[in-house]
Amino acid sequence: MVQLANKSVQTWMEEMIAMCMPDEVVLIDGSEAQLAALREEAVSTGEMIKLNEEKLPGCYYHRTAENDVARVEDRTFICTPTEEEAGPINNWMAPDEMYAKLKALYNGSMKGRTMYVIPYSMGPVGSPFSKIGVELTDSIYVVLNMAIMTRIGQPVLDSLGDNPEFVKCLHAKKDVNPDDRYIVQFPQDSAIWSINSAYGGNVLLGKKCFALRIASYLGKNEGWMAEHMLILGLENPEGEVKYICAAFPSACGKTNLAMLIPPEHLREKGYKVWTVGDDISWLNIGPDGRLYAINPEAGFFGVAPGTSEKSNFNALESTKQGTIFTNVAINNDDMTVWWEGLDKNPPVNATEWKGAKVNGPEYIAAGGKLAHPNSRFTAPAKNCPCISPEFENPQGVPVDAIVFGGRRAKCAPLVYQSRDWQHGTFVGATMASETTAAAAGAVGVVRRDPMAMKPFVGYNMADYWGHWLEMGKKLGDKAPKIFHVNWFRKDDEGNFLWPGFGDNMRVLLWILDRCAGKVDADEVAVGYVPKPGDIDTAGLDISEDDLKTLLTIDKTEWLKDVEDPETGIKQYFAQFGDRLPKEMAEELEKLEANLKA
Ligand code: OXD
Ligand code: MN
Repeated sequence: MVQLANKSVQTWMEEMIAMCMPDEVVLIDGSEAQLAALREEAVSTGEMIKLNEEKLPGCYYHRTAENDVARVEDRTFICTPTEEEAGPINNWMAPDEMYAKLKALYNGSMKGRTMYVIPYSMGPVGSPFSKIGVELTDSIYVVLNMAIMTRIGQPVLDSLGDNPEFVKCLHAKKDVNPDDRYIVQFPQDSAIWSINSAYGGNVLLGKKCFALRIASYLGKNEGWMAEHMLILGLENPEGEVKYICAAFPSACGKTNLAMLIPPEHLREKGYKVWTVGDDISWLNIGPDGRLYAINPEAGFFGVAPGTSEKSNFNALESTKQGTIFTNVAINNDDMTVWWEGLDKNPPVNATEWKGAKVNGPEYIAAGGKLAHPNSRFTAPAKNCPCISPEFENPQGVPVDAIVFGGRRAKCAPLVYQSRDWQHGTFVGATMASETTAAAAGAVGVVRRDPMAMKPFVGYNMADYWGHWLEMGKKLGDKAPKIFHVNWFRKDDEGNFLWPGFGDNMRVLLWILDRCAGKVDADEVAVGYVPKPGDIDTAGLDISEDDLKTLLTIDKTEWLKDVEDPETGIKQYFAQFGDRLPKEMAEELEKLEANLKA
């Protein structure tokens, strides 16, 4: 039996052991020797496949069950004591009822298996903003992914000491039965129970379940924020670095923006981008009254398809060692990996993501996909060539701008600035985006995704907006400025109007110039847009007309976005009833009046 100095962890662990009945219990101490032995064991059982040691040192391959390839939002629950606390857009069940249901499923679920006990820290060990969790799991794949995505092992237990406050995370792979799959958060208990899945977002419990759902709840009670935001530092030729946090829904380019390489003429002038995080920000008010961001994670769980030397050189470099690939394709000639969008040479001797040996080019020509659209790499952040020198800074980095964005073919302009924090909160609250493969369900459907937190908020979304407004009051004139971007605007023929990727830097520079009061803007119905000529287009092949379209507000489209009886903002807000902060209703009225003026 594992004996831990922390009595609270020990008591809880023993309770979970009695329920799951594993044959063996192993404490993960974080040592390289222990992780190496687990890798070897996973290879021997076929749970992982070793990749080419010369070309991809320390890299492994894993394939999930075909029915288990994405987050399952319809199986994800927020079990607060009352339904109102979870709010209308979360699935809810009374905690007692859910515990009873789940206990029956977990009962004896680890018989014949080993339970691994993973102490982990979200955030640098010992940072005043970090939080500790312990995940119990019967999956070596989970242990090895957690070892990349978080800080694990003995130093974490030492840092916890005898503190009873930790997040209790239980994962059992069971038989991956989708009908009995549950991803459940109990915010009041700081507990997460996940069963019948082995897909990252459902089982690496430090990520979405803790660092967003539980943490957003903790943040509300403790006066900080947990957000679905990347963090990047933009260095100017004078060597000054300003930090931006940006919230985009899953698979909308956070990893690409966080690691972007500036266009050549800006690089030559000395501009650089530093990555602090690509998915999650924890935001606290620092001693100087400004907002500071830490990245609670230690790795990147990135979407592989579309990642190439051209689209995201730094992400690709990050995957060259110590990385776990999930559901991509294998090139059997040299045991390397491939996915759609990596290059134009799909392997002839390929194994597609479901495990069939195929001729890659022929398979693709027949309409097949070699990699699953939500296939992933789990890569250590320290591999990233542009990882920020501040990555481990326990105090975090000061944030100048917050950027919201989504995938919108119409409506949202390339960039606009909100009038103030309250209006910025409204801009975030009314975000919408076309759905992607990161979650199970239809792809390409417009849905409201406030602050990109729809699947991740651990309590009533209306109260979460209230918390944003409270934070704004505390920050006062030190609050970051809030913007909205849309890289995905299309013309009437369906072509993207903006080149995106590294050229998004041009928009970031306008954003930082606005923060520094260095550039004017045009006030329009939805906020401030750049004046023609203020977005640097040097070397870009973009017509004046297209740029104009990118920056104009189509009032008819916007009014539709407000009033549409199914997807409109009014309809969306109505479901929150009296809990909707009055400030949000005020902003909606203002927007409508501006659009009708
Ligand atoms: C992710 C997601 O994996 O948002 O980051 O789905
Ligand atoms: Mn994400």
